[in-house]
Amino acid sequence: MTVLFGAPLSPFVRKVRVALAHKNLPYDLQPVMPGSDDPAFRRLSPLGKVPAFSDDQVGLADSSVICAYLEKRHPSPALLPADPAAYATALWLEEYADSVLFHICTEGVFFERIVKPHMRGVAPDEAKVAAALADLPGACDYLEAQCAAGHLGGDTFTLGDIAVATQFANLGYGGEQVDAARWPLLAQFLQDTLARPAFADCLAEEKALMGG
Ligand SMILES: N[C@@H](CCC(=O)N[C@@H](CS)C(=O)NCC(=O)O)C(=O)O
Repeated sequence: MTVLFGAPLSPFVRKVRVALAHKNLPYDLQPVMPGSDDPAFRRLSPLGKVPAFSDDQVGLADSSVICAYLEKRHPSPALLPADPAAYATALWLEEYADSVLFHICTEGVFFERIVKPHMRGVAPDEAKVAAALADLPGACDYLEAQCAAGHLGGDTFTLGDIAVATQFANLGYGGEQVDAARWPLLAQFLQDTLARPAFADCLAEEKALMGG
């Protein structure tokens, strides 16, 4: 049985869920909060980070590693292009999203405005939010230039698209949106990508968790 451990609101857990759905792979979502000391989870994720994953062959942590494994074991439908340049571009966009966009959208905005007040009973630090948001226009300029034929960095849906869109979903939970007048291609990309069934199903579930 395939099991994914993690909290649905984590952008990294969502990234793997969307990859699994895109590949039509069934799985059980085992709800686990980041840092949980659940022994089955910690055996897979020694750092306590979500997501973690196991199937009949392997136990893994880290969304990028899990997605790389899924792509190798279940190559079709593909999430990484065969062409070497397009393949590397998709991996670069994934890395950019997991580092730069995570820092802005999730650590800087979602964590301060949602996790701290609603899950930890702590006031948000709006100075940290403002510092993160100061980096958002540069990131949007960069991503606007990567938009091509409805996708990022190329003309097919890739893991790079998933990794970028999942971070912007958390930015939205934190009450911030991409300005469609200034970054029209990026705004359209996000609207279309987050409306894909693989994303929309996750987001509908998350909305229910957040009280509608
Ligand atoms: N590189 C990891 C990052 C995972 C990550 O940072 N997850 C966060 C939740 S969004 C977490 O578990 N944080 C807990 C911690 O850092 O202790 C991945 O891609 O899975």
